[in-house]
Amino acid sequence: MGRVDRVAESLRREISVIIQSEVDDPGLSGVTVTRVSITRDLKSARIYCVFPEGENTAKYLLGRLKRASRFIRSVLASRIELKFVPSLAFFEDEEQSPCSRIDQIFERVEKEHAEFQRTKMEGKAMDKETVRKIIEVFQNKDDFLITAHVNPEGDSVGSQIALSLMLEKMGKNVVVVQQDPVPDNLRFLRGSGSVMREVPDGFNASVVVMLDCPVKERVGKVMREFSGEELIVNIDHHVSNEYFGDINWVESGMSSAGEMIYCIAAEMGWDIPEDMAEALYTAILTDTGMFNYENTSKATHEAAGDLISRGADPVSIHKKIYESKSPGEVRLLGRVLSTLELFADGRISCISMTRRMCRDEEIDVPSTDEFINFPRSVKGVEISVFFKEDSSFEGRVNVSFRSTGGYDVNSLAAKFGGGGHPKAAGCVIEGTLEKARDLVISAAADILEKNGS
Ligand SMILES: [Mn+2]
Repeated sequence: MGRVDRVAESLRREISVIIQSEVDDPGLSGVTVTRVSITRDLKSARIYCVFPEGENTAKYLLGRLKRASRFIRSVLASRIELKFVPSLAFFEDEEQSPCSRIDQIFERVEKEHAEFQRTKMEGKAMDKETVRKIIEVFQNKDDFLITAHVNPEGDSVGSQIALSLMLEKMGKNVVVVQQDPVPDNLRFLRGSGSVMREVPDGFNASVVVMLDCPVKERVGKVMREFSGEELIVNIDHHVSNEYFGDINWVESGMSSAGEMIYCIAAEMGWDIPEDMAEALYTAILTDTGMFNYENTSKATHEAAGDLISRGADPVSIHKKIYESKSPGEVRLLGRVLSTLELFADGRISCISMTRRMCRDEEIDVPSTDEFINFPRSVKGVEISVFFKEDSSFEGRVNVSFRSTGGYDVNSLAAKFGGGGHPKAAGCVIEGTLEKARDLVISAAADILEKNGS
């Protein structure tokens, strides 16, 4: 594709999204932009559209588009990388007879709808400019250190592996390093064997890619391995992200870091192989609580569907992650669930796990992602909390929060130096489990009280 064609295609995409979701004119929402032709000097563009059948005639809708064109240009100015936004003239696409190329139109409408969904969730379209910058870094640099947050789970492990598989195929030198080991139930992922605990001697990264980390410190000890000279690429979906990188791509409308890596691959037109599809599907599956949490969008399902068509097997992945427990792990779940307590007239629930319980069941690194779903599922509960004595550091308690009502647990976690998402967040508290529980439960009760009942 030449430059003129590329500009035309990106104009077509952006204008579609603007017409469907941003112009304040519901009559225009069924309009599809089929093609754009632009003069060589990029000064003026002809926008061809097809119109929905209905009471409004094409002529009438062309008039509405003309009226909206000033607004559309003003939005384009911030979205496209051109010195001048071309003038826009709208036409009915008469080459598109209703039956010809209909599949193509449907496909586009579908894609644009996915984009629109995301726009709705996030309040803006995906930040494509930053994605393109990241792709340039991937193409132009050679030595990559990929890392993610401590206490790894499906999203951090899956997104790290997927990105490393892609960069390796591009011929890059890649190491994946995280502070803690890969949990047992994720070791089936091809590529998990190459996840390291420290950077190998002699490896000098020119780029550090940090995945799924709202703050830089979330990578833990891996921080010590940075020389300070690297370009830091921050890819994350936590609303609490602190934009600590040299390049920051933060999309709180995305379900997972895995979905973001999927979007990068899609933007590159990368032919996702089976092992990468498996890792990305795992990331999305686990971070959406099996497509149950509110971060699940139509686009999330579409990404998952595409990954299945590329070889990710949903049944076997589910079985490996969620149905490969040892008897000790099931007993551990039982012990933890028996600690269930309710506060604030049943609106707050909590469970607790001690190091002792893990030791008794002979489990070194417990996989506890699902545990919080049980206190969360109690009728009438609006905030649920899971207290875990850290398995590697004595005197440290990991706390997870879930909100099923209208309360923002991201700000609750932030009171204790943590963060996350409005509906799912976490923090770390130094001290005993009892102390952590007292502090957190009274802060949670305060929030319920302040916001009325
Ligand atoms: Mn995540």
